[in-house]
Amino acid sequence: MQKSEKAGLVNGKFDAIVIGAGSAGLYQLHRLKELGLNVALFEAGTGVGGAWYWNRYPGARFDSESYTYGYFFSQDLLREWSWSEHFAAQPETERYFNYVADKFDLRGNIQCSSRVTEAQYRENDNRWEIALEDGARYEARYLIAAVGPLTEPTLPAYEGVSSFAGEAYHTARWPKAPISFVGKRVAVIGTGASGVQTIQEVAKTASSLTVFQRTPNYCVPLGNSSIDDKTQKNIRDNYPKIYSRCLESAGGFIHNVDPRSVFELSSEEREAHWEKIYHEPGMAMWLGNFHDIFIDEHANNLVSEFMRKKIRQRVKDPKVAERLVPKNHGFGTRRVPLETGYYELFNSPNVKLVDLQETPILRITPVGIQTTDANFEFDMIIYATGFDAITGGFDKIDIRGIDGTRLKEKWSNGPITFLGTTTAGFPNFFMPGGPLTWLGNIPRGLEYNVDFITALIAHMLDKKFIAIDAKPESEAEWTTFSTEGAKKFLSSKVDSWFTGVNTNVKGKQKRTSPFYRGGGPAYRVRCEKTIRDGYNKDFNFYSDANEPNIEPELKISLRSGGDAIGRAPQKAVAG
Ligand code: NA7
Repeated sequence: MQKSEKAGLVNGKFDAIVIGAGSAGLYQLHRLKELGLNVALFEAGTGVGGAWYWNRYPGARFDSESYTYGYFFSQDLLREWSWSEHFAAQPETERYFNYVADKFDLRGNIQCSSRVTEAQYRENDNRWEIALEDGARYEARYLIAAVGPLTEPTLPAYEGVSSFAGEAYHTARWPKAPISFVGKRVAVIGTGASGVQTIQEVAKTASSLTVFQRTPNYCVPLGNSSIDDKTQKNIRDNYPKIYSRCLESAGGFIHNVDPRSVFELSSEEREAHWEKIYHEPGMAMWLGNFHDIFIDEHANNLVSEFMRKKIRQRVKDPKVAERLVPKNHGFGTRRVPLETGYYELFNSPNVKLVDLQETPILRITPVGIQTTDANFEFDMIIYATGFDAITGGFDKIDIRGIDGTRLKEKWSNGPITFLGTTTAGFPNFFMPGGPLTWLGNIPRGLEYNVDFITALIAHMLDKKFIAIDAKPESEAEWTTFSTEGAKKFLSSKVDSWFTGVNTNVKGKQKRTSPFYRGGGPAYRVRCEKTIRDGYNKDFNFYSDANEPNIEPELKISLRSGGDAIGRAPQKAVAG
């Protein structure tokens, strides 16, 4: 049992309740404690880490450079923590979040094994009341749902899923006890980022591995390596620069989109450039590519052909290679999985590929998987079938705002939020990483969201407001702006979690625009405008029940990364 399993939060009344002990939740707890608030954090798992607690499947690791993924808010933390690899594996990341929980003395406010099932806004006293799965109830002025964008795993809706008699696991609910593949006949369903990572590990020891692929993705070499002492020092010395690069890039990574057009280069120059960045570590090939591959079909066709050629070069059997080559979408329009020897695995005799477009799965049987073509027998089935992304973590909780309106109903045709962090009719309810926020290198966005929310709460405290609610016209404007803006990207015409499509979840077959696509810098400009305007253009404030629109006077700034980049940290309190 982790030290934080039961913090004994016996007092049911708090200033703030945070849901989730992942990257956003831990930092939010820290910031609210700094404001002097009495805060409780409820976490469903038995430990901290969020996505990096749950996704402990074999091969789980960062696809972003480790040193761009951690927190930037604390100079001490940057100085003390050393990542061992350029793309760290899950156990190390879980250790990092535990280190953070200890370093900032967060454990006493965290209660693990506590799944929040309901949250109701009480209009009579402007407070939130929540219920846990075990029936315990707690209340607070502010409720922060740091539930994460990739939280709710989904199983395929095949007949017989529960009838399988062997071992069965979802990548995002992987057990803590070691799982052996030695001598086992293993099936993996799903070839997204998680499936590709899992497949590479399982193939090492399983007696046979059968990969069930519905849609092939374009996978790119990760280029991982360990970090030696000299590189470590270099990273530490360069944190201010690394942070600035993440701030400046659209995706929050050290890779930024190449402002040139594909067509500015001759075909030989283009090939040479792509050959070079294909072998660079991380997301260089995807997020460091020419800007027009994301918006222009002709430009995208060229890079997609380059990627298809790469797959064909790496897979010996041309029939298998053709199955692995994506044909219904262009490169970079879905999340690009990163890999180390993934395609070569299909050259080995113990790895078989089943193309579900040719031979769909009919059902899961007690002994394995039945397709239209064959009855397969397995000892283990691994579901790498993804998540009810972005809204799934919210939908799982019965969240009710003013007049008992259910958040899930409000969002039934796609999410509606103001900047992804608030939604009208749900006062004092905040969502770091909520729908329609900017999503890139996820922790970079979350850290900024938490700072924004903290500044808003600090402002309320300073002005003695008891409630705040996003204005419907502001959220309508943001939702339309965000949704319309996404349309220019080719990815908006493709099914994936980027467009809110999940064939396994009822009502999520229609494409939506679940997060802001305009990049981190533009997102922050809009957030900072609302602050500069004194918040009151976009929010209603209440100083007492039913007394709206007290004009705030305000001077607040965000501080994310302030101390990390050598500026004096700015306290997020109203001036
Ligand atoms: P993804 O990227 O959503 O991938 C899920 C995979 O599972 C994908 O290949 C799906 O095929 C496949 N899938 C889902 N449902 C089925 C059914 N019913 N039958 C067969 N195959 C199915 O999830 P990941 O966990 O890999 O990654 C999510 C994010 O987490 C990732 O982008 C990183 O940011 C971290 P499909 O493509 O839908 O045809």
